[in-house]
Amino acid sequence: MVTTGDVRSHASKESCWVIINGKAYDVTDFIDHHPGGANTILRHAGKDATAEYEPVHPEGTLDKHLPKDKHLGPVEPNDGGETDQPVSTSSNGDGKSTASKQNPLSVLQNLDDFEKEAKKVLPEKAWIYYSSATDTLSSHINNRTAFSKVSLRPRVLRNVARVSLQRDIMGFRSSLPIFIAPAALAKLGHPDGELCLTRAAARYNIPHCPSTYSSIGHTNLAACLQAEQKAADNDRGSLFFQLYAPINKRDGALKLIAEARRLKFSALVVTVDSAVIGKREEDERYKARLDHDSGIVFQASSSPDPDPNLDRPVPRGAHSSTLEWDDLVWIREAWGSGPIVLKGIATVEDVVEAAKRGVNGVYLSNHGGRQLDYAPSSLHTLLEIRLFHPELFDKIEIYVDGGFRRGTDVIKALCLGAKAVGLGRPFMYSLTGYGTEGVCRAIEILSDEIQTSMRLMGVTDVDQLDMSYVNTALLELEMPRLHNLRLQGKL
Ligand code: PPY
Repeated sequence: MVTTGDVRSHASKESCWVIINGKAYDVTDFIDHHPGGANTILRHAGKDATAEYEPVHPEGTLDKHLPKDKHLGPVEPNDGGETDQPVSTSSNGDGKSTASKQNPLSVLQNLDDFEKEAKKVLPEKAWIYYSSATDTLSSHINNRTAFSKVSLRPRVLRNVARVSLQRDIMGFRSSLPIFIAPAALAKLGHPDGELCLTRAAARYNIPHCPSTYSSIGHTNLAACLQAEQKAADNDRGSLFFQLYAPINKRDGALKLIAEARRLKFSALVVTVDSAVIGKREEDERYKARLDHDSGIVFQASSSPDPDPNLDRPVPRGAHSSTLEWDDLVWIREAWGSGPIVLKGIATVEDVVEAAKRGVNGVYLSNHGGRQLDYAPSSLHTLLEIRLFHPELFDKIEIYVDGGFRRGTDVIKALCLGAKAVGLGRPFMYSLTGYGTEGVCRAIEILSDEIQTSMRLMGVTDVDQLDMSYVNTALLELEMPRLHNLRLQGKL
């Protein structure tokens, strides 16, 4: 039996033990491979890390990633020394302790309201992780301002009593032209985490694409979808698999793809904009403050020693930085014939390339403004395609995300040629405190806004939405350099 005193005496980078849920673990060899960064572990060296660990890791993570001989067994609590009591992780999310601070769901009128409610109750770390964006926030802000540069051109005197919002999304017949976009660590907002998203997706018959970093394991999400379908005696809802190529690119990705196939996820969404993690300064400032407070000495660049079996580590290198177009060959082979969509495309040139490479779709995104600063909004990229290679809309499916909050935002993207729209943050905010019911209410609000605006535009089916319903003149003012590229034969 290990004692808390034993654990406390292993509190350095050279020998680092932690306690999680009453058991001790030797994580020394794992420190430099932790996707969340070495210091996140070092802050808890020799201590109880349960409160930090629980909301961000799926069940079974330690069994999966830490060799058995590093599992040191149960910890004897009372060796006379001081113990670090795990803090309850549910105080922010069980809907009870926070209910008094949050407005009832019926009062909420739009998706921005969910953000305000979430901010009231999320722990600081969680709020910063959900809301942060890269560098100057230009990409993040750009996502929202792009919508104000497109106005609508409604038609009148048409019978709009019945409207259809159905769309095929990556091979799935969805009831709405929207899907739940990848966003990690939902347990920071509610103890049921991503389960809330999968349940709501099933109830409203839309797809849910959990992150590689889902805080609920993919196995449990697949089981949750099955259970929802069984209980309702239908086959509503669908799960897509978002894939990050990990730092040991091929081996790691193949394992994840095999898991996605085993669990019968219906589409593979390969994220291609994250060779390194963006410089999210609010996150980094917060972590640096914690490091400082726990006495961790600041190091400007903390690249681990190169391991010849891994991609050469680069700063902010949680993922493979060697992923390239040719890798799509073995990714396709491993995945089989199901849909593959590349997430994080930002230019018309890369859509042209993707169309040549045999993927089914591209997913225009600047990662919620969290990766490259000064990246285009997906509306900008849609317009690029529309202006310079409109034939691509018939060759490859085009999905988008980034800053969508209103039914009219969704309609604008559909008019420009998007097949469907993903939303990430709004659903994380809607599950915060409210759980599954919050996500359901958010979907209902968005669905109502889309239907209402369609009726006011004289449109009865999302398939009727086209360029004749939008005025993009203001957005087009931001495209002139591309004309030069075209004149030079580069486009
Ligand atoms: C994001 O936060 O934007 C992600 O895509 C997930 C993530 C989580 C932790 C490290 C890197 C990326």
